[in-house]
Amino acid sequence: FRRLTFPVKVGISCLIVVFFITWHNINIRDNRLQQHIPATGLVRPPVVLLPDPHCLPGIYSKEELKPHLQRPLQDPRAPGANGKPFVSHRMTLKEREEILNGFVKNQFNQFASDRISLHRDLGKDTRHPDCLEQKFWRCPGLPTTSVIIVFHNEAWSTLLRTVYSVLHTAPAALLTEILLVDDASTDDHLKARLDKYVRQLSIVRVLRQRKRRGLITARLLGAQAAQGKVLTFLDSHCECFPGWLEPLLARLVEQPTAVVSPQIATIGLKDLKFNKPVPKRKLYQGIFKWQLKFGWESIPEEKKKLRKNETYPIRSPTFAGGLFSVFKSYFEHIGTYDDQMELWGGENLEMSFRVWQCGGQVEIIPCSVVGHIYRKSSPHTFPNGRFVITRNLVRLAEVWMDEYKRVFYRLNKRAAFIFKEKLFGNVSARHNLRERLQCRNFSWYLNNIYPEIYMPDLQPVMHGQLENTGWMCCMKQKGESVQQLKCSYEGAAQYFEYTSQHEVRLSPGIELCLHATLGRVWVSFELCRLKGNGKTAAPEQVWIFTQTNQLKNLLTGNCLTVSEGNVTLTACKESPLFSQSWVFI
Ligand code: LR7
Ligand code: MN
Repeated sequence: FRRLTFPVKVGISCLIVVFFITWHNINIRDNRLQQHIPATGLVRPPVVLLPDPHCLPGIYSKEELKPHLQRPLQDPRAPGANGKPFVSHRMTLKEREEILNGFVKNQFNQFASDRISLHRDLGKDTRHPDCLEQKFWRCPGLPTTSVIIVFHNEAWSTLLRTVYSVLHTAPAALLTEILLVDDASTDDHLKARLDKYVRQLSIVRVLRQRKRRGLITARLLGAQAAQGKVLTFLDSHCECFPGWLEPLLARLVEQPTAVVSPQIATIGLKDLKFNKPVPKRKLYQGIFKWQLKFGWESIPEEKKKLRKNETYPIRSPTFAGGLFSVFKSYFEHIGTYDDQMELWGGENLEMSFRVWQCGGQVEIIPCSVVGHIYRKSSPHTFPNGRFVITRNLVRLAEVWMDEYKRVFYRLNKRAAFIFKEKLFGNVSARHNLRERLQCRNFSWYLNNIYPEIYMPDLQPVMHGQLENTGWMCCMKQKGESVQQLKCSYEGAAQYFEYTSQHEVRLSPGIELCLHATLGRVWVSFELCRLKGNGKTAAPEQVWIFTQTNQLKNLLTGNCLTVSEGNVTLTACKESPLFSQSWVFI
């Protein structure tokens, strides 16, 4: 080496340096790509990320992910400390009254909330070890986010605990701002007092929707004003668990067309206990029922197997809709929300169907945990009763569900009415969006994204109330017992479908079928044996509708009979008798 001329020496040295740098980078890229193998091993090709030339290699240090505000030290005996339940001491009459008023006002225990620190610490990070070990790469780095919280007459303590929990957990470098969007609240504490209070929290701003139009347009207002690359929505009564934000943002970097939700932990509505994650917990996916109700269902086994570890996302047919992150640019590309939906409800299913059908993905990221106070009923006033909510559902059915919208209309008389009378407004802009994005149809969504759903007949053989022509009655469950079915003269509205598989189903979505048992006279409603896209129903649930209007069970060979007001199974009579004669009306 000594004998070589100077320029050659420099050249060789440079080559060596370049080689080492490249090797180092390749190593990092490889690691990263390994960490980011297509998360579910399905349809999606791996996304190759080009590192930003300006960012440093390696992973973020703890220092770099420091939150905006340090949490004040917590007295472990303080009410609700470490996420523990609020325990009430002996109460005075006045305190009892306060509790009651709090419940009436908010549908949760405001009294307890008001006594728990706005800064309460949730204690030890109890997430799965895979989550604790998850690394976040500086290249290409995590995007910034605006957190948008819409509220309508939210209690002071729950609203501000939500705000503080973000300030205490979200890395300051990633948190552009918190936007509180007021949906025309009438409570005094949410007016000037709130404006004044948030002035001390430099990155928090209050936006106002002057007229109450609901959470959908309020969120749109927030989204428009947001400066961060990612929009993160939260309800106004949440608490973020440590480390909740990074996994959401990391997944978006890996899959920019994803809409990602955290795992939602419950905060008890009575005691505000934060149900902390436990490593071995059951995982759920968001689903929908044909009544267009959102629900949870445990993940099918095959899907579980595709996740290599806990940091992998769960592909979810639908999402709850309140807590999620999405790139602002993608939110806009995919058509934000239907801004003609009002007040509350339906926007989550609309967005779920739309995102899946138009090429994105809806996912739950189990390493991200956010608590939410679930309530049994809504504390809000709904000026037009249930009309507005149903109208939202009709709008989404009209745009995204193709011929399957009929299934929904069969189950919801109000929706059918709104459809028939064209009271759902104009949906042409949404149809245009679907056209422009060349979205897939609903049948594709059902077959590929939610194959576990029960596929009802698009046109059932018969449907309506099941009545016995002799007795003028329909079926009604007697009390708690599932065994004994009664006839009722009041005409309790129970909706049945007589399916192409010869089942007598209570509304699809409830998944209960008329069921016979060998050697027993009583019939019952039991979970339908035919699930998903199964082929044939079980004989105990197969009923042949004869020419003489009898319902003959395949297993027992007996006929559905009314005797003394009870619905039973007896030997089929030759001549059509009233007691065995049925009709769907
Ligand atoms: O008219 C209203 N205006 C509002 O600003 C009614 C409500 N709101 C606000 C309200 O203050 C709250 O922050 O909107 C948010 C949601 O309303 P909630 O908390 O009264 O109802 P919810 O928790 O049942 O809301 C769920 O369903 C809604 C349907 O439109 C939205 O999708 C919510 O985001 C959703 N919440 C969640 O997904 C949180 C997880 C719960 C579950 C499942
Ligand atoms: Mn809520």
